[in-house]
Amino acid sequence: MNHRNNKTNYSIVKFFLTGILFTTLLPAISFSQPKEKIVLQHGAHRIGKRTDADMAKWRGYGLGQFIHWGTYSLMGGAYNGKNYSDVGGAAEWIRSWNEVPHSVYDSLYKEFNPKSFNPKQWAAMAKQMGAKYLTFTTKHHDGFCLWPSAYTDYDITRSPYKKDIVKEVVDAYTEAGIDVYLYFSVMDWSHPDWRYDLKTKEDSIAFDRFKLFTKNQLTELLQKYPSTKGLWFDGTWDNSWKKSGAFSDSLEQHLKSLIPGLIIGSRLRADEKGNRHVDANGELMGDYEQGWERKIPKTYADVHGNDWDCVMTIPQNGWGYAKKWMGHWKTTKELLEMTAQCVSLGGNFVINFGPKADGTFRPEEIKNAKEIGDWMKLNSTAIYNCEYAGWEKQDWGYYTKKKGENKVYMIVFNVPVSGSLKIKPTNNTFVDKTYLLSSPQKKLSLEKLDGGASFIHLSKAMQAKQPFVIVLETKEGKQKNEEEKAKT
Ligand code: JFZ
Repeated sequence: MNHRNNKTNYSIVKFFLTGILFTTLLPAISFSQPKEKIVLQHGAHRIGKRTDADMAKWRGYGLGQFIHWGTYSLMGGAYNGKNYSDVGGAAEWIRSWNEVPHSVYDSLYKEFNPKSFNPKQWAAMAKQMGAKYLTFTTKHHDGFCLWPSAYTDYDITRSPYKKDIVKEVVDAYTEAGIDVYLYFSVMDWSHPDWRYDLKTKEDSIAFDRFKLFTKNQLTELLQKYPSTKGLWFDGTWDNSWKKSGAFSDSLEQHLKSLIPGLIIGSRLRADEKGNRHVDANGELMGDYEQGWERKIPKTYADVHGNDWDCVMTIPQNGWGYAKKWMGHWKTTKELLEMTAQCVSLGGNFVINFGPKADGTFRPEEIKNAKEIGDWMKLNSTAIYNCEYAGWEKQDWGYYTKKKGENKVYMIVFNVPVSGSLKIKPTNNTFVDKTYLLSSPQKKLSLEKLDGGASFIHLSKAMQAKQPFVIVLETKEGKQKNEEEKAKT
């Protein structure tokens, strides 16, 4: 009897235990275990940032210039008195506007003859602005090549200009000490073998030819311009390319074998499951994140420990020259603030220019470039080779820091009506000295607050019209007023 009872009790216990196991313990165990890695042949080949000198240089650029130039520049985003920007269209995409017959667009190259193109002047303007690197459109989606290509007739040699524009740009910028990156659109509207998707056997056969064409053109570019520091890929979002992960992987490795240290962003490859930028395991494919286009991360957590750059248009959108710029035009101060914000979050900021077909820039762009350069001349110490400082963001602006320096830079954009800027160093760091970057002999008054925070009180005269930089020299340890408190 007792025995039977015991047995019954035992099975009840077992029943409950099993119940508990399945409802609570098992899910808890499986959740606490790291998700199993998906085995990928064509996923990320490196976890975390590159650690070599070429990438360190890239990381230190801070500010770059993007240039979109091609036969679309001749139309300037307008056709038959209508502006593509009025319907939200980007000028370099005008061929895809149903107002424009393809026959008209595809004959534009016959008029491409930039009489006032002066590559040395372009490079001088970029240098004065403070740009450390250039990304230049060698071929945009329309397929027109600004270099003489052995693999298509649709190139600069058939224009009245004839000369190799890519070479002229690469040489002038390289001579000015600005690193050159080549923009290349994989999507090519001019090529008969380009496909948006691979639905039939014929599509795949055609696209195989297209892949070889792409590889040939890129090889040609790197062989012609061996000083190229990297490639900026675009037009890689279609299914045809997403289904070509193995190819884009081998292509990347091939290109890197041609120029050691070559830098390629995350917009080239897809993994074998069709994921772009990050693979099925959430790891970045490429040397830096290329997804920050016309947007800037809010916090350091948003960049997931990756290198990144943000490319930005001065008008609301549109990269090629547009007679009528779209929406809001960013002011110099906005562009400087974006530069500071990007650098403070460990990224680079790249400002786009869309020269006219004659080779000259819009007056607005010239003015922006000049004003940015004037500011950079005084303050670039807080931009070049600077990174995330790790301090809690405050409303007045952005912190930046150089690796290995006991200094934090405050790039101040918004002075509060109180005139007092709050700072809060990270644990075990305190501010020893504060002064203006522009006049180091002039010390600023620092009032120490509780919890390691401080106020910097600005005089009326300092509540400036231009963003300015304050240097904080830091030391390790606790802020003094705190030590005193600890003793009492
Ligand atoms: C692409 C191009 O289509 C455009 O003409 C320009 O060259 C720009 C730099 O790149 O446009 C994109 C590409 C990707 C995104 C947005 C616009 N994106 O990922 O958000």
